[in-house]
Amino acid sequence: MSIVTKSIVNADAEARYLSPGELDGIKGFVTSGEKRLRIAQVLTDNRDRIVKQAGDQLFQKRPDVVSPGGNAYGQEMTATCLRDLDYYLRLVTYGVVAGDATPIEEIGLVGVREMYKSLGTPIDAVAAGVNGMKSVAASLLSAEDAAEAGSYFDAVVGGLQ
Ligand SMILES: CCC1=C(C)/C(=C/C2=NC(=C\c3[nH]c(/C=C4\NC(=O)[C@H](C)[C@H]4CC)c(C)c3CCC(=O)O)/C(CCC(=O)O)=C2C)NC1=O
Repeated sequence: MSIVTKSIVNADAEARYLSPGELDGIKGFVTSGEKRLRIAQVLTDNRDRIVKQAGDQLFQKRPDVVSPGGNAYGQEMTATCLRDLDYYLRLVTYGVVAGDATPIEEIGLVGVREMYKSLGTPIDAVAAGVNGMKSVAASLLSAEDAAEAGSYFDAVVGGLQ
């Protein structure tokens, strides 16, 4: 939920006008809007490259996951692994646009540890892959934009730990 929706829901629950603090928060959200949309655009335009480079780096660092017996071994499983990275990149763009990590948590992090455990997927390697996407994304963004985007990648990594 964006801060706009959240503030309105909270204010209306008490049948009151938006407080100065809430209006200030919304102002920050609106002021940063252009920047957040610019970041989301870069991540969206470069999604294939970000996922592929981060995947290549991950498989170099963790050859075990793509070796026989590894969770992402074989063309189909490797593709599923890259698909998961793409899922998380997509969720990061939602967070960036909303200015809020809640969508990432609700769509992609609730119950995820148990899920990967039951699949036998090494969750630390998933986190390493997401961190890799953070680095590739940072190389495509200004330092300021990279810092903003980075907080949403961090939210994913935090939820995977
Ligand atoms: C948008 C929210 C969302 C997420 C996050 C999601 C993840 C997700 N990843 C899955 C599987 C998987 N995920 C991986 C991923 C990996 N294996 C590794 O060793 C690597 C470390 C890693 C890639 C970085 C693999 C290989 C599978 C298939 C495992 C199997 O079928 O045995 C599955 C099981 C069902 C399926 O195969 O599609 C789900 C639900 N699905 C969703 O809807």
